[in-house]
Amino acid sequence: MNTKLIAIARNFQLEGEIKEVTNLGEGFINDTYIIKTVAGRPNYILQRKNKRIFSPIPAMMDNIQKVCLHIKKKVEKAGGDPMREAMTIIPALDEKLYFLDEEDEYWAVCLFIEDTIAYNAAETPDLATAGGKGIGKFQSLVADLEEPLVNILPGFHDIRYRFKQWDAVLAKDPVGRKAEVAEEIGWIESRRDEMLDFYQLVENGTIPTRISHNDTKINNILFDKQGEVLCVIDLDTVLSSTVLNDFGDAIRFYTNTGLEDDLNLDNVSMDMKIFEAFTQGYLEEAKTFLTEKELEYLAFSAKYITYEQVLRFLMDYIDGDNYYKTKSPEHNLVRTRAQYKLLQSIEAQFEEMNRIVQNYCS
Ligand code: GN1
Ligand code: MG
Repeated sequence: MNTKLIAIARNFQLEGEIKEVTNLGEGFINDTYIIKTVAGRPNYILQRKNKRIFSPIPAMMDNIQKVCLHIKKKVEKAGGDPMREAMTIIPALDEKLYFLDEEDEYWAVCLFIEDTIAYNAAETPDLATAGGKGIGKFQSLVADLEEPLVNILPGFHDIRYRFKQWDAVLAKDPVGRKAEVAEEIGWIESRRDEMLDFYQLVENGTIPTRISHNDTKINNILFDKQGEVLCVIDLDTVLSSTVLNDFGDAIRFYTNTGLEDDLNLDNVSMDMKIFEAFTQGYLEEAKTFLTEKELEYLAFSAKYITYEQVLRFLMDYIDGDNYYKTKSPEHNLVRTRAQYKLLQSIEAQFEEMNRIVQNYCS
């Protein structure tokens, strides 16, 4: 594999001789590697982009490039370092932003930003506050991006679209798993109306759409050694959506006291201190541009995205595990149950969450 990866890496405009290409991270969708080069030369991130999910990949890479160049311009204006505070896409030898190999797989490369830390969990409230600021700042940096982005993920955080997929998968029950998850299906159905009522506000424009990141896990942020956010990465999902999706997804990930796929449900709950810390950081940056309606539904967005994640994991389980990478046949079901436990914890603390949001709004 390594020789093959090195051969693929050679198709990009890299500085310096390649020493090795090794695995990096555990994304559920793409395959990610680090390209190490000789001393004194930059290292790079190499990714095989998942064309089953992001389509078409060339349009996605154009989106990412637009966002990166826009952020770089602003960072430069503000006297920052555009090579560290924004991602840098490295083109292929033919200047395209991707390389298509002979198996019809798409690859892309970006610069590896040295001396940064990526966390897998919000270990302290301070880290959560920094993460919140980072996401708020990212949203404000891309707020005036004029060029339209191609919607390469139609319906991504659109619950009406998700219900269409859900109904179709349930009707088909392709691998005969539906009967064994009747209870879990009930978790989804009992909240269907609540979620659609909210989504109507997006559809009728009461809640605005803006350019958002749409995948705000903590490991999609690079921190500097002082604990401040340097750069938001993994821009595959940057789309016109609601900023609530970014807040909600971050809360789903940052505040979980357990793992996304924790087998021990006792580990899983929403940590209110982390919620408060993230909200404080986020609103410090975002309260100037959020509308009253967005603020009103900020806490709800954590319910919405966590619910959507329960639905997506369960739907993939019933569908025979076609979307997410899984480590065992039960993996998507384990994820479903762990995310549902988190959803229940969010629901139980919802009033307090709203109070906290109001507190940091004023
Ligand atoms: C996927 O692969 P990763 O970690 O970037 C998914 C997110 C989910 C997440 C679950 C394009 O993200 O939407 O929330 O897994 N990305 C896509 O952890 O579906
Ligand atoms: Mg991602």
